[in-house]
Amino acid sequence: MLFGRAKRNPITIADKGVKTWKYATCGYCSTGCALEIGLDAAGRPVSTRGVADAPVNRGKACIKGLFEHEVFTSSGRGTRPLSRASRHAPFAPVSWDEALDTMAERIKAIQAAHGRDAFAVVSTGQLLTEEFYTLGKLVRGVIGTNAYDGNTTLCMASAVSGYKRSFGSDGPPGAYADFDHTDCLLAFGSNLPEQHPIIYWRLAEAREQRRFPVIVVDPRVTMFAQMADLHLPIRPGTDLALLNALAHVILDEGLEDRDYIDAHTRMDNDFHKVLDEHAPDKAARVCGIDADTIRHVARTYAKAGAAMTIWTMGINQSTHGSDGVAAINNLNLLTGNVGKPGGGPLSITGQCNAMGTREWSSCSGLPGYRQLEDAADRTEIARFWGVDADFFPQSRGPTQTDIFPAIETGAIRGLWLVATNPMTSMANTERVRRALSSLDFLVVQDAYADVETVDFAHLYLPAALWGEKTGVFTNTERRVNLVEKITEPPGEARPDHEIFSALAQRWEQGRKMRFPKETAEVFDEMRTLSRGRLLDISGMTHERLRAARGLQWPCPEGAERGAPRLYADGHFAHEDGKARLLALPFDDNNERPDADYPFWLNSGRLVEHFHTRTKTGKLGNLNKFSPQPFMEINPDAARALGIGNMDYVRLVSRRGEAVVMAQLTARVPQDMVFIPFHFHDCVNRLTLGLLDPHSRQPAFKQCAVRVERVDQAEAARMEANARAF
Ligand SMILES: Nc1nc2c(c(=O)[nH]1)N[C@H]1C(S)=C(S)[C@@H](COP(=O)(O)OP(=O)(O)OC[C@H]3O[C@@H](n4cnc5c(=O)[nH]c(N)nc54)[C@H](O)[C@@H]3O)O[C@H]1N2
Ligand SMILES: Nc1nc2c(c(=O)[nH]1)N[C@H]1C(S)=C(S)[C@@H](COP(=O)(O)OP(=O)(O)OC[C@H]3O[C@@H](n4cnc5c(=O)[nH]c(N)nc54)[C@H](O)[C@@H]3O)O[C@H]1N2
Ligand code: SF4
Ligand SMILES: [Mo]
Repeated sequence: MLFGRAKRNPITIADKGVKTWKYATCGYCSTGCALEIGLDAAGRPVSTRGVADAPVNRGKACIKGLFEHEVFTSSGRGTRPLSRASRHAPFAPVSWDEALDTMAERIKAIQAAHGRDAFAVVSTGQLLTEEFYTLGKLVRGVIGTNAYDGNTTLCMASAVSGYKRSFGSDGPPGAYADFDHTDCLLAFGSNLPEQHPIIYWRLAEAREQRRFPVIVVDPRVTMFAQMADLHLPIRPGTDLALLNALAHVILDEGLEDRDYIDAHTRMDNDFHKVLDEHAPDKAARVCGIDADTIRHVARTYAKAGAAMTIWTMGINQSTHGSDGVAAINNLNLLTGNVGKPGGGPLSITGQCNAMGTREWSSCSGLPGYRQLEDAADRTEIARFWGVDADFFPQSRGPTQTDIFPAIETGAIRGLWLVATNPMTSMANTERVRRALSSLDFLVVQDAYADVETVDFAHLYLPAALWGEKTGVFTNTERRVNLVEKITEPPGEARPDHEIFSALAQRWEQGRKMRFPKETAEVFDEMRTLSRGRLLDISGMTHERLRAARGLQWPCPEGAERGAPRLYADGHFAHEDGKARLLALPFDDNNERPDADYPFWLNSGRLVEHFHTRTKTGKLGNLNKFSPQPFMEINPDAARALGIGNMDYVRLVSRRGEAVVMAQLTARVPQDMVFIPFHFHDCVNRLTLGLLDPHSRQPAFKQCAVRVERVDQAEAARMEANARAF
């Protein structure tokens, strides 16, 4: 029997006239898909495809990856350096030499008048690793400011901090291949099918081969929750209470792996005492998951042959993000699920090269997971770079979330933003606006000239984008992979590493040091510095990476391939080789809904957009799916307020207001609204962003708002003006 049309038209794929294919790891999320960009006879990028024999994606790509070739012709790119004396004057184009001379002069003047740390640098997770390393060399070795951080503080800081506290070092221990071996997967605050579609596809493939339970913990009924065997709609910000309760059940019922615990861990003295406060009945009242379900999940997890946990921003972006990560690690340690096939705590990272910045940017220390606090590390890097070791600070400086308040107090007078857009991505936009407006000198180095932050800049430096330069990224599973130059940058835009090297020449110290021209030479320096360390990449070269379609670290010289997992021998990076079972008391300290602000405000992402839309907002094939801001609101809650589907509404928090369109959906509970954070002047006007005490990461996902009705015609007019892109 024929279903549908009697005569089917054959599917035809348009001939794009591709003459050559170039290799590049995708520039959006941290999955690390290997892509090929097709160039036509005139050398124009016209098509993208997944690389069939790539270990990560096996020929697949998601919607963002599939349109990577369109990014090269997107509007708004910067083509010339722009300068102005005050942020109210019009910009004038200047030469690169003028721009960099001005920049060096202004930095030196600020440092001379107010101290070295009065000039701050905030970078990103989206440069090539070689560029991160070069920026670190410039900032730590030449400019010498300790006010240096990356936007990874908004993203990965809690994972880094949790790994360091539990295991003694950063570094996600697992691999995607673990899906093929696991008997239970527990996911916290991650919407994998939308945010890491190809990691999700790997998971789905594994489940087709072998059934194993997938349990998703998320206050929303996300796409991932809809695909799960069990969904736990947790009360926002209370994962730590749930995690402690799971550990409580495991120990209470004797489900732990005693041999593993004895051999490989050291337990905090009050570990049991804290867990005693989290018996399932008590924890249920905090986290909103009933005691029987908690017991069921703990048993399922602990009795599985191999069990793994993954998590993303639902854990990291929380006032107890670092503790949440450590509690996830506790669960894995108690059950002996670290470094074994199918078992391990795998933090799903965010930006394409969030890992590269963690490893090599020197933001939180020195390159290759070295620490400023360690005299031997300081001496080693000082010798290698040709710097006086005393030039380095002896401890890490302020994070991004502490740099901005320091601008408000006047302690920091100048700022250099590299590939990050805090006017849209930081909490409490009004505060960010005030801080940026008060700077004596702001440099924005971005691929696009039309990002919101440029409005506040004195100097704009046009940078080459992904695919306009060659170097490496590291993905979620520690796989280093190559991005090749596909096309020339527009106009006078230059690769970030060239900008860093050229700026370094403006200091006597910089002229004495080595700033290689080619990123392959920079990669060689990193290889040398990695030898014998946890993140050993000495066995990698750009050529080997291309041939293997990416290699995981550690990959020492002579190794056939990289190691799929860390800590397989149960030896951890703490000095005594043991992992820590940490006592983690739960303190419910969020701004919570009340009579005036009765809704939780949750925020996150959509599959078709990336971050502040500087790229995806310009690409019709992506932007058309979500061209304007909206919020998810439960139909019952909307009815009670007299709000219809697609009505404009005003959201009000203690920080500010935003007008968005309402989408009525049971995806969110009655006391919550959810807004994708991609849109400018939207959710972050409302957010509070309380900080995690260990990682300084903001709790983007928890604060309180009220919803008000607005005049529909007026709101539609405002919306049309705001989005006239
Ligand atoms: N399409 C797309 N993909 C991306 C990105 C993008 O912008 N667009 N960005 C990349 C980056 S940088 C990152 S960091 C990742 C982020 O990837 P994810 O973290 O998966 O994405 P989010 O939507 O920010 O948040 C995930 C979920 O956390 C839930 N959540 C909120 N509060 C809580 C809580 O208290 N507990 C729990 N358990 N869950 C909670 C939210 O409801 C949401 O569904 O995505 C990466 N991939
Ligand atoms: N409310 C709320 N806020 C959030 C989040 C949330 O879930 N909710 N998530 C947070 C997270 S996890 C993250 S990672 C941040 C992301 O926040 P941002 O980093 O501020 O967001 P992006 O839009 O990715 O900004 C990157 C900028 O770099 C530019 N760029 C891209 N490639 C290059 C390059 O090669 N060189 C240069 N020089 N520029 C380049 C882009 O044009 C863009 O302007 O947002 C955070 N903010
Ligand atoms: S899953 Fe991530 S890395 Fe893969 S194609 Fe999509 S955006 Fe790119
Ligand atoms: Mo992120």
